[in-house]
Amino acid sequence: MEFKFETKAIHNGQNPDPETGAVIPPIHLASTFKQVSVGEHQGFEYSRTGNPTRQRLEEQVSSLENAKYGIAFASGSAATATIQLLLNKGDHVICGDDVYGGTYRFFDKVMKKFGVSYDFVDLADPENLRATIKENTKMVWLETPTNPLLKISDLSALAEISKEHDLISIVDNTFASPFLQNPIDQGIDVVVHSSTKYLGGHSDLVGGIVATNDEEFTEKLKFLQNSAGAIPSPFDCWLLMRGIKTLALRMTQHSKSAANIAEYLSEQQFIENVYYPFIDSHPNSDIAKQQMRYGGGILSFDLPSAGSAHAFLKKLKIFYLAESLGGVESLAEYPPTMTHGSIEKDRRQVLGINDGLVRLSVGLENVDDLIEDITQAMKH
Ligand code: P1T
Repeated sequence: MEFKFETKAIHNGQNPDPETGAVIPPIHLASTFKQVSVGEHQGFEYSRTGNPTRQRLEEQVSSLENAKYGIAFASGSAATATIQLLLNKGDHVICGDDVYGGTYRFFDKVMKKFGVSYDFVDLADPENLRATIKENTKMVWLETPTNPLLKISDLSALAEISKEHDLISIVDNTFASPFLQNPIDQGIDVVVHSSTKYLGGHSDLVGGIVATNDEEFTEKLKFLQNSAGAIPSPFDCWLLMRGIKTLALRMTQHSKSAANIAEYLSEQQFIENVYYPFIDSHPNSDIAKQQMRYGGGILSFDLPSAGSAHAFLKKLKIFYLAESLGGVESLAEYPPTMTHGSIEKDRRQVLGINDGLVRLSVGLENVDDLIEDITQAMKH
């Protein structure tokens, strides 16, 4: 029987404990596993290499991304970094120009010194991918929606160009979550998540997940993970499984409330730009509506200056001024010096990360309360 999303989230990888029938399987904290004889074991040897709780999580998430394989990491950044270790000196990567600041930092400040080169281009137009491909290009990496400007790329078009040129295509699906969008169904090779965000959903863990149908990629990545060691703790895996069970409900409400707030902000005269995938003013809203179930819970907007953005953020009462996103509580942040502070100022300005930019992660509080909070924080 092929389950639908909500059923998979609750049941895949979540069978009751075979020993006791416990509906919620126990957390396997063991760091090591007794072996039957030399060369013979019951599936697990050492918890860096594999752990039963982690395996359950990997089954649950990979099924939600319609992928055969899942690999859980200690953080989204650990997943990103370990994937980059698949590259060799001399390889070239094309990366979307608007990505999480930490991803840009790792590519630009860390990987470059190992002889891997990166071009950061606007992949909202798929032709920019084609135009940037070189003989040594091996990988394309992007977010859609992007962090923090909510740009949208056409996944099918990018997957097709990647296939034509034998590039491995990787989508960071953190902002959408698997409930809103499944890039693998559109032909993308690999999906990455910061599971710290919507998958966990409660701002109480840090994690990362990779999902793919590519067996060779999975084997290579598991080898690298086992070698470099960026694994999540069993307790974090367990918390994540618990959070994921309500993902569909949460994403539906996050999206409804964020769409309401985006509409409200669009009506305010002193707000110059509102960035949200499903509002009509978004240049790729038609593509967003084709490939996403709803618009998601994140939006950004431009206040006239850094000063007005700082004043607004200070006055908010329900929205906490904090990095991260995707939790039940609403958060607000200032990308220029917080999540995207590692991007040079002139580059930020070219990208459109303006001095007055504010990003909201719309939580699950009552949306009228959230709008009232925004309204009072905008008053001088
Ligand atoms: O924080 P970590 O779990 O390591 O994930 C990194 C990461 C990867 N990809 C995307 C799209 C992300 O947004 C993040 C982390 N982002 C934030 C902390 C933030 O506030 O944007």
